[in-house]
Order: sequence, then structure tokens, then C-alpha cells
Amino acid sequence: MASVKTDKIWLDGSLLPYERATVHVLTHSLHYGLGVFEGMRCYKTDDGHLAIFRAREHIRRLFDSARILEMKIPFTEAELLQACVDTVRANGLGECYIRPLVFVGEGEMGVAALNNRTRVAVAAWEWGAYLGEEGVKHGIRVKTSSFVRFHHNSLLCMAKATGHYVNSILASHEARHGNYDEALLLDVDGFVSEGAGENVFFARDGVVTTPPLSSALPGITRDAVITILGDAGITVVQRRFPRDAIYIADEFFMTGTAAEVTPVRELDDRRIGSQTPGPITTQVRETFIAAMRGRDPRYRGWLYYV
Ligand code: PPE
Repeated sequence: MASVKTDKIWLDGSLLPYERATVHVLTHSLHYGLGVFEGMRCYKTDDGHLAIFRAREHIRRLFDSARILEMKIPFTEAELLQACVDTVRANGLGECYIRPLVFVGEGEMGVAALNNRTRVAVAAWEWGAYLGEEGVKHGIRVKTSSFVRFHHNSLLCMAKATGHYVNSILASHEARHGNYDEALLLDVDGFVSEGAGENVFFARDGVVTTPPLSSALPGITRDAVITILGDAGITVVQRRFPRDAIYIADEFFMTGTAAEVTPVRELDDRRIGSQTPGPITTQVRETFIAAMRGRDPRYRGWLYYV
């Protein structure tokens, strides 16, 4: 795994040397898990520039997440977009992953510490294929988790919050202990919700289906894929479905900033469809790559140049 160590990390408005971007152990978020974050990828376009994929949408979701959890970010969206650009530049990075994090600082302890300062960090590092190079080429093996995705009245799934990831970590560890590549989580009613760190899509008879946003993160890649499919004239349905809808699917794939578009070849030890990646998955993946490389004029608005 590539190192996350770089020269600089942006913290509360300034770029600090990596070693100095530290926090106190009484940082509230470390104890109770209230924090929001983003993950975005910066790509090299065909004409030699660096561009963050859908940076505005990611920063908007960061502010939405903070709003949902009543956290006040002491910067504007424009300032944080600039912080992302500055972090990539200050580290002389090429293609990389960018991680803005908003958290509650130290001061008061106890669950309801309303007066602690909200702090913001932006780090960036090089990050390869999230589910492995082999997985991207030949498809990954996924297992339905025994851990259920949290109910939307327990935690708020429109927010990308740090504490939510305990649920993902449990599922992801369980999958890896069983030698699978990733976990699929069902919601409290037993319908498919999402992967531990990805949204999910299946195709059958030329129609693509994805779960609604009632129990899944509103993924920026999910949104891009829905747009790409729509532009290609492929019908996308958003509805609840049980896991056996995937067992009989022709294709199954996962999407996310880190995972991009990753084909799945098996769910619960059952082979999905007859070939992996299938034709729709391949088409979506290729159009997604063309978009991030700045090769497709229809999606140039998704690029935020560094
Ligand atoms: N669901 C979950 C639970 C999730 O964590 C992600 C992203 C998505 C869906 C897809 O969202 P988007 O990236 O906007 O398309 N997961 C991030 C974190 C991965 C990690 O291990 O860290 C990511 O892909 O950056």
C-alpha cells in the first residue's frame, strides 16, 4: 500500500509540515465519532493538466453533511476548494486522493459539548485501485454482511460522517476474514443498501437498477454513473430490491471515488452473469475514464482544474 506521508497537510487555514499536523488526545471527535469528511480523486487529463473530479459537488456534500450534524464549518466552500488545490500543489502531487475532514476539537468533554471549536484538515496522498488492480480487470468477490446498514433514524445516511464508518469497518473486516474483497450491506428491512465504501448497481436485460437513497450514501460517482447511463440511452431504475435480484443479474458493479467503477464477479459465492466485466459495466467504466481524462466534452464540467 502506498504511503500517506507527504510534505504538507492543510489544518485550520494553513499548510503545516506533515509532522506538525497533529491533534490533542482529548479531541472530541476521537471519543464520540462526530466528524464529516470527503474523499475525492485528482486525475491527469489528456492535455496534461491536473483536475479534481467533481470537486464542487464533493465540497457541497461536505457542507451538507456538516449541516445535517449541526457542525459549523468556519470556512466557505470556495475557501475549502482552494485548500484542496493548495494541498495538491504544495505536495507536488500528480494523480492523488484528497481527504477533507471536519472534526470537533478539544475543550469540553461529554456527549453534548456544543462550544468546542470545529476544525478542518485537508490531506492528499497517492492511492491506487481501492479493491485491487486484479479486481478492476476481472471483478471482485463480494459477500453479503451479517452487519445491517444503520437505519436512517439512528444515523443519518445523507451525511458522510466519520462515526458511520464503524458499521462499514465491521462489515469490511468480516468480509476480509472470509477472504472476500468487499461486503454488501442490507438495510433493516433486508433490502440491498450499499457496499462498505461503495454504491451498488446491477444490470438485467439491459436495464440498470440501484437502491434509492433511503439507506445509501448519495455518492458522487453514483450520480455520475446515472448520468452516463442516461446519456447512453440505458434505463436506470432506483428502487429497493432483495439480494437475489443480484443473484440472477447479468452484471453487478460497485461505484465510489476510491473504487471508481469496479466490476463484481461473485456475490455470496455465486457467479454473476456469464462474463465479468459485462458490456454495460465496461461501457460505464470507459465513459467514466473518458470523463475524468477530459476526453468527453459532455462531462468537462465535472473537472475542477488544479
Ligand atoms: N457509500 C459509502 C458507504 C462510501 O463510503 C462511499 C465512498 C460511497 C458510497 C461512494 O460515494 P462517492 O465517493 O461520493 O462516489 N467511500 C469513500 C471512502 C473510502 C475509504 O475507505 O476511505 C471513497 O470512495 O472515497
